[in-house]
Amino acid sequence: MTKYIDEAKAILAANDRGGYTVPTDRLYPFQWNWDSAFVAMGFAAYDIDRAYRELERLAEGQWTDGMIPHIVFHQPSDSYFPGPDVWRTNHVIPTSGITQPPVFAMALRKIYETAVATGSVENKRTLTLYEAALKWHRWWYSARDPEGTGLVALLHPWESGSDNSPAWDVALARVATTTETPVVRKDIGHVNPQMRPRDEDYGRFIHLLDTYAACGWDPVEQWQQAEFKIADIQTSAILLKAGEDLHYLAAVLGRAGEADEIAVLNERTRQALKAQWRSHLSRFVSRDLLAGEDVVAATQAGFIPLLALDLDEATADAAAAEMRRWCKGMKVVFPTTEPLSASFEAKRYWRGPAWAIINWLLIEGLHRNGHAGFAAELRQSTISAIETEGFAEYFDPKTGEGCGGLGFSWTAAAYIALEK
Ligand code: 2M8
Repeated sequence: MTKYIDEAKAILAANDRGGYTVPTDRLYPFQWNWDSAFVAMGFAAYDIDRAYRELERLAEGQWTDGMIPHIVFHQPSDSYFPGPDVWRTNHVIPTSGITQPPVFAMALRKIYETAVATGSVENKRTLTLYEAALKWHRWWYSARDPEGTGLVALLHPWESGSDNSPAWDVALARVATTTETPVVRKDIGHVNPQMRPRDEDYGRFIHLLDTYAACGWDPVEQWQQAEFKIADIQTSAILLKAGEDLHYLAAVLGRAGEADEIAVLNERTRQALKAQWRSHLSRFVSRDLLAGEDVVAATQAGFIPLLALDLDEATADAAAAEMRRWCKGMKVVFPTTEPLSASFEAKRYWRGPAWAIINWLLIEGLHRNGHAGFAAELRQSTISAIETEGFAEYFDPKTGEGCGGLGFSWTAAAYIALEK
């Protein structure tokens, strides 16, 4: 069924820069956090050693406080903005100063279980990576949920991975577009500017970066100075799913005390996530902590909690029905913005296009919540889109056209993983 597995593996090989995988050549010439976690799950299907290695190289960038940054700049490159000189983080291995969705422990469990099944488990490597993941989860809870609400907050849209999502429009409108650092975009020299965030988005992204650099990247200081603070359901759901996987690993690795600690954190997030369900919208909503308001923009994030929650049947059915409504008339699903909403843009990055890795998370969420048939349709749509258009960064849901960067690592990893 999946005809292009060798091509997918060839893309991961071509994007290898020495034990870590760049998302794609030139456009993204460094190691990105959640990209690498998805890629590691792709590698787990056929090369356990390389899968471990991907996470190990990412963990090289971990800060002493536990944060795993969103970019690790292992080698210099002048084809991306903002580079290490803009981030000014003074980490031994240059890194960015913000983080990204914590898929890491999900990948580690996948690697571990596959390795056990094939007799290739490496206990020391597993344990070291488990400890890195635990440290990172603790960081999320202390740095990004200091009040213990159960939901973790993002201080920068780049931390969401869904950079220019309509979900951030209201909150970002309060952030100035002026910057101390000159904005010298490189992305629009690589791909069509109409597929990318707008200049005013970049102004705000860099304005926030400058603010946090001025805090010396101290999490407490940043929390106080933040002009963007969203308790995000997509990130919190991924943290909970990864937390479940971390709990599993703690148990199999004989870390009973840590397993108890993780279980408590997970339960708090589980309850908090459940409370973000809005029945009149048939989806979950994030919370703008500075405005004290729900984030009501209709984006894919509203359904990501299915990944980590066991919903009652009525709620799961309502969410699935709403998802189906968004899919009507689409050539490729799942659109990352509700297609009838004013903010939907079929080709502009996180404002509408379908992304293989988001589908991957939604497929797991639908399976978990009793909608295996719909999950199979979503899987088929993802595979067909890739087989028709290639391993594009993402897809125009209306036409199916492959957009953004090509030869994209996480699209290749998703293709490999969805074969299973
Ligand atoms: C995109 O984000 C980067 C910033 O992190 C960018 O546009 O420069 C997003 O799609 C993000 O989710 C992804 O991890 C990254 C690399 O693929 O690109």
